[in-house]
Amino acid sequence: MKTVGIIGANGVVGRTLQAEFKKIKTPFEVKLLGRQDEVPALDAAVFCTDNPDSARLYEQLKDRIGYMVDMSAHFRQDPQVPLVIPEINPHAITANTRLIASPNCTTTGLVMTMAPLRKYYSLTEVFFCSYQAISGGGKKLLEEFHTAGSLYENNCVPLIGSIQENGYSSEELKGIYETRKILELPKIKVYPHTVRVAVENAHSLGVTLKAKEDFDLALVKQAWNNFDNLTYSEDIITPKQANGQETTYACRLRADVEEKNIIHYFITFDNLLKGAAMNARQIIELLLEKYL
Ligand code: 2RA
Repeated sequence: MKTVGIIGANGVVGRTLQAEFKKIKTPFEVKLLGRQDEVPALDAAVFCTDNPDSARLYEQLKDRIGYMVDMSAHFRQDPQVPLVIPEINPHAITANTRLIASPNCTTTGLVMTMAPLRKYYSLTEVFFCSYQAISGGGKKLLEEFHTAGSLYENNCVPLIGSIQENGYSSEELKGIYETRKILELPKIKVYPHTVRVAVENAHSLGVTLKAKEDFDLALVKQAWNNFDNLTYSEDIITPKQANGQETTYACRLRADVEEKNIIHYFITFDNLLKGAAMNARQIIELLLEKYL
């Protein structure tokens, strides 16, 4: 039987992944490991770790682990490393792949709604403003949120990650470069703005999307509803409803008041599920079915 490890099994994503692994039908053995533990030889492993730990673990373990799935941002822009959302680009994994990066949670929700439209439209520009849940910041941020006087209490904070030299936050830059890589649209213009809000779990985004062609709203809704793990709702959907759900919800689709080649909509999705652990579970399922 194949053995798959979760390294960083006790973090917020690691714990969610333990529950996700129970949904996998192919039998396999799970090894739960801390980031400092001695790691045995494994057929595959998911690194639920941050950038420095992921870089270190890869160097230490690359000869002992068959396939590695990394949840951090460290390898996402490496041209040799596929950045994979199984509904969108499973083809990026080949027989020679050893290391697979799982994307940023906010980018994941965004591209889940853009990917089904590529078949019908040449997408040229996307603007988004995120409303990101506290759980995206991990255990520490959740603890801080529940401490009296927290900056995040009853508030929204327009900074996620760290401010870079060009004034963007690291989270915003992920939104630009990961969108381009996953969708294989290297020239698409992405205008990101990321904000942390006082919501415990489930990220949301307000999105404006532009194409070369005029949009047909009925076709957009149909394309979304035909895509795996994506649901368009005529009702208002909020993070409270997305919390604990596997599907990414889109709602409030409308045409721009002046330009027919621009649409506006709202997305909400569970950042710990599709934005992290569910995506990792789907990658492991794909590896178990095709490569392991
Ligand atoms: C956040 N996107 O929400 C990040 C999680 N990696 O902070």
